[in-house]
Amino acid sequence: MNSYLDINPEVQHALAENRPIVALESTIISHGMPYPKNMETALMVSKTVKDNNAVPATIAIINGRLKVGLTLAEIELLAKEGKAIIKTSRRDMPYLISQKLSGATTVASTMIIAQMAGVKIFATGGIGGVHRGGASTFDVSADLQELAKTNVAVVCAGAKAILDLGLTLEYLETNGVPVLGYKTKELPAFYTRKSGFNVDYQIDSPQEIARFLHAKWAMKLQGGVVITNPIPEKYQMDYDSIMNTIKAAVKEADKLGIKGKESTPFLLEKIAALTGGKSLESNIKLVLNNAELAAKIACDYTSIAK
Ligand code: PSU
Ligand code: MN
Repeated sequence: MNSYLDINPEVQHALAENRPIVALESTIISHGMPYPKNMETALMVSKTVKDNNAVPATIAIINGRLKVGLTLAEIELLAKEGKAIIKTSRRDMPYLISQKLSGATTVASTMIIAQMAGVKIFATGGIGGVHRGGASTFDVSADLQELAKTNVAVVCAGAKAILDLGLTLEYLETNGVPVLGYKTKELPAFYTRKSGFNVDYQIDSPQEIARFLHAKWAMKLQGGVVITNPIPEKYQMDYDSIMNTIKAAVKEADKLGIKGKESTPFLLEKIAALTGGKSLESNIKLVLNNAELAAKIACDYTSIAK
């Protein structure tokens, strides 16, 4: 195991006994939501994982150490510092480690660290993807490359329509990354259950999803799996109105010349402001829903892998 890795005792214990673990990312805490909702959400997500018989492992980089399982104080640090914390993807990791800095991990870097620790299932809100206009800006999230090569399954509510969902699916297809729909044929688009695009396969139980993962990795087919879980009906937002909000936010980002790693956090904040915080409430609900499904899949996965 690599010398930069710190796995907390609870996670370590679960690993040793092949008990279910769910990895959680930290950019969603620092850059995805404002304080104190981000802190409250992080704690509720951990609790949901526990209530569903799995061990939560929130991942971040603290003072140059790769942390699998954070303390309350570490979660609070990320939540309070917010955007002052370095948003850390694959390319940033050596800098933080060598400079002994702290950073919040994206889907990509959370997958990398989860794999180092031996954690296979990961829950979040939404993954990064090909941005609108990505064909000319080349703004393609490093999350997609990571899904192509790192063996971790990501449970999410699809991807936000700040992205070009069609191009994102094409990219995943080319890279051999399966996109599953939990009880849905249609790819969910984060705030809404509909998107106008289909997933590759609808699967209706956590156990069948666990078998899918087992089959993929037993065959040594490298890479992750995207498991999309639609936001519960009662929390979803109105499709047309959220689409208009997203369009306005993307236009504003273009006008201000926002690009690179600032793009996603800028758009998330803009959308929350434009919906008067309503999008944030939906966001919290869908993350909890994903944590529950991920824990169930982790339980079934460990019973197969025994
Ligand atoms: N999408 C969301 N909420 C988020 C993110 C994406 O709906 O918080 C975060 C995740 O950490 C994801 C990252 O990995 O943004 C993607 O950033 P980029 O597009 O710069 O790769
Ligand atoms: Mn990007």
